[in-house]
Amino acid sequence: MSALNATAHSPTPAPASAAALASQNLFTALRAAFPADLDAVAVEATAPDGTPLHYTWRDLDEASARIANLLASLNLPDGSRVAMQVEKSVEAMLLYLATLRAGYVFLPLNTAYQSAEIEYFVGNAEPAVVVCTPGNFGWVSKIAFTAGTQHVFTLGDDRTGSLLDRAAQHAGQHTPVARAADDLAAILYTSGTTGRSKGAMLTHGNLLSNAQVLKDYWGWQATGGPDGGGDVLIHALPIFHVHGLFVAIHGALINGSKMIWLNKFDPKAVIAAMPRATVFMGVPTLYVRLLAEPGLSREAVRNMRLFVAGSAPLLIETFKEWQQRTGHTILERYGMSETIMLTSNPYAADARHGGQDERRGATVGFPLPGVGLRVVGDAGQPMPTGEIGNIQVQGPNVFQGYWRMPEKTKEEFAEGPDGSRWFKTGDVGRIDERGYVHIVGRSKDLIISGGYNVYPAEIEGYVNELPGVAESALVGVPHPDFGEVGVIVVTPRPGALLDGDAILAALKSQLANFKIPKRCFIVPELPRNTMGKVQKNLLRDAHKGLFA
Ligand code: MLC
Ligand code: AMP
Repeated sequence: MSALNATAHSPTPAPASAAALASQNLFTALRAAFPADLDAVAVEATAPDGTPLHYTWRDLDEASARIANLLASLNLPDGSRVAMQVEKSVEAMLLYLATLRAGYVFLPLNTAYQSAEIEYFVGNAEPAVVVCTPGNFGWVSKIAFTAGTQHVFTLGDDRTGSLLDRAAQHAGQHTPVARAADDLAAILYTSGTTGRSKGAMLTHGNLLSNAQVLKDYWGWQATGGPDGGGDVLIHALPIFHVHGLFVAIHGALINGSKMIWLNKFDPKAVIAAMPRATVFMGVPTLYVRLLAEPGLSREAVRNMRLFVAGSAPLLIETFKEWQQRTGHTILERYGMSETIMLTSNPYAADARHGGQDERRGATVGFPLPGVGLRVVGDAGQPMPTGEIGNIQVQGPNVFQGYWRMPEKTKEEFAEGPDGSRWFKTGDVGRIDERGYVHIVGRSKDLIISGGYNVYPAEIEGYVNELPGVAESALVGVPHPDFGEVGVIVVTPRPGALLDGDAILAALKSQLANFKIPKRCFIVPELPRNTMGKVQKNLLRDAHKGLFA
C-alpha cells in the first residue's frame, strides 16, 4: 500500500465462485448447499414452553416452499415487499427464505418498534404483505390496511397464526423464481440523521457475494464438527438486522451447517450449547454478558472454533479478558446495513498479508476480498497512511441506494477521480502501516447501544414536541453493558416545570425501548459555541462517568 494514500483495496478479488453465484436467486444458492442427507438435523430450537424442536433440511425446504407457494398464490406485483414484525422463531427465518424463493423483497422490522414507527415504515415501503404477531394484529393491520397493504398474516413464536395455517394448504415443492444479481432481495431501514429512516436496498447479488466471501474468509468447515458433521453455529441474535439475518443465517446455510437456534439471547443457554457447537457471533454486549457468567470456561468452549464480534466497537478489555478466560481470540469485523460486511480480521495468518497477520483487538482487520476501502479528508482528498479521515467503500456488497430517496442516495456517494463511486460510510477511521483498518469514531451523529443504532435527531424531535420543552440534546456516554447509552439533556420553556422521569415515560409510549435514554437531565440552557451550535462534546464530558 502506498505510504501516501490510505486506500486499502483488498489484495485479493472476490473469488470467481462468488461472481458466478451472484447472478442467481440467493435462495437457489443456499438450497444448493444443503447436505445430501436431507433428513439430517438443520436447526435445533426450543419452543417457548421449553419443548425441544428439531428441523431437518427437508423441513426447511418444504416449509419454505409452502410459504413461497402461498405468496405466489396472492398474485403480487413483481418487486412486492413482504414486511415482517414478529418475535424471533425458526418460522420467521422460513418466511425470509420463502420471500427470497418467491422472488419478493423482504422487509424485516424490529419487534420493539411502536405504532408511530411502524406507521412510518409501512407508509414508506408500501408492502403488499405484512406479517405480525397474533397479539399485534389489531393495531398493525389497521396501519397496514390504511397504507394500502392487501394481506396481513399473523405468526406467533409458538408456530401459531394465519401464515402457517394458510401455508399448510400449499404444496411442499416450489421452484425458486429466477432473479438477477441486481434484483432487490431485501430492504433494511436504518435511522436517518434528519430523523427520517432510510430503506437500504440490498440485491440478491449483494447478499450472495458477501455470503460466499465470508464462507471462504472465515474458513467455514464441512467436516470435523462435534457431531461428525461440519461447523455448528449458535444463533442468538435478532433476525431483523444484518448481523443475525444475513451474516449468521447465510453463513450457516451456505455451508450446509447446523444451527443451534435461541429465540432470545440467554448467556447460560449459549454456554450450555457450546460443547455441541463451533461458531458463535455476537455484538459486544453479548460477549460482556457471557464473561459475567462463571460457567464460561476453557472446558465449555473446548469444541468452539470461531468467535465473531461486530456491529459496535469491541472494547480491548473485553477482547483481552475473552482471550484469558477461553484461550480464544475474538475475530472482530465491521459492516453496516448498506454494505453487509466490509472488513474482517484474518481467520488465520496467510500469505495475502505477508503471512504474519493475526487477529488483533481494537481493529476491524482488512477489507474483505472484492471490497475497496479508502480514507479521505473532508474535501475528499486521500489521507496518508495512519491518518484519520472518513471511510468510503465500494464493492459487489454495496447496496443499490435508499428506497425512493434518489437525492439522499446521491449525497451518500462520492465520485472517485476515475469516475468510480464510493459509498460514504459515516465512520471515521485510519489504515495503519500493516493495512489494518481502525474505526475511531463517526461523522454521523449516531449512538450504538448494545448493537442497536439510535439517531439523536429522532429522539430530540420527539422530546422537543413534549409540552413545556424548549429544546433537547441526546448524547452517548460509556456504559459497561451496552457499550454506549443515550442521555438526554432538556431545557424548559420559560415558566415551565419539567420532570425528567415524566419525559422518559412519555417517550416509552412512542418509541422502541432501546431508543429510550437511560437518564434525563433538566438544565436552564444547553452549552453553545460562538456559532450557536450545541456543544455535545461538553455534555458528553459532563456525563461520561454516569455509569462507570
Ligand atoms: C434492550 N434495552 C436496551 C437495549 N436492549 N437499551 C439500550 N440498548 C439496547 N441494545 C432496554 C430494554 O428495553 C430494557 O429497558 C433495558 O434496556 C434492559 O434490557 P435487557 O433485558 O437487559 O435487554 P435484553 O432484552 O437482554 O436485550 C439486550 C440485547 C439486545 C443486547 C440482547 O439489545 C440485542 O439483541 N442486541 C443485538 C442487536 C443487534 O443484533 N445488532 C446488529 C445490528 S447489524 P426497560 O426500560 O424495559 O427495563 C449492524 C451491522 C453490523 O449493526 O456490522 O453487524
Ligand atoms: P447499522 O446501520 O445498524 O448497520 O450499523 C452500522 C454501523 O455500526 C457502522 O457504520 C459502524 O458505525 C458500526 N459498526 C459495525 N461494526 C463495527 C465494529 N466492529 N466496530 C465499530 N463500529 C462498528
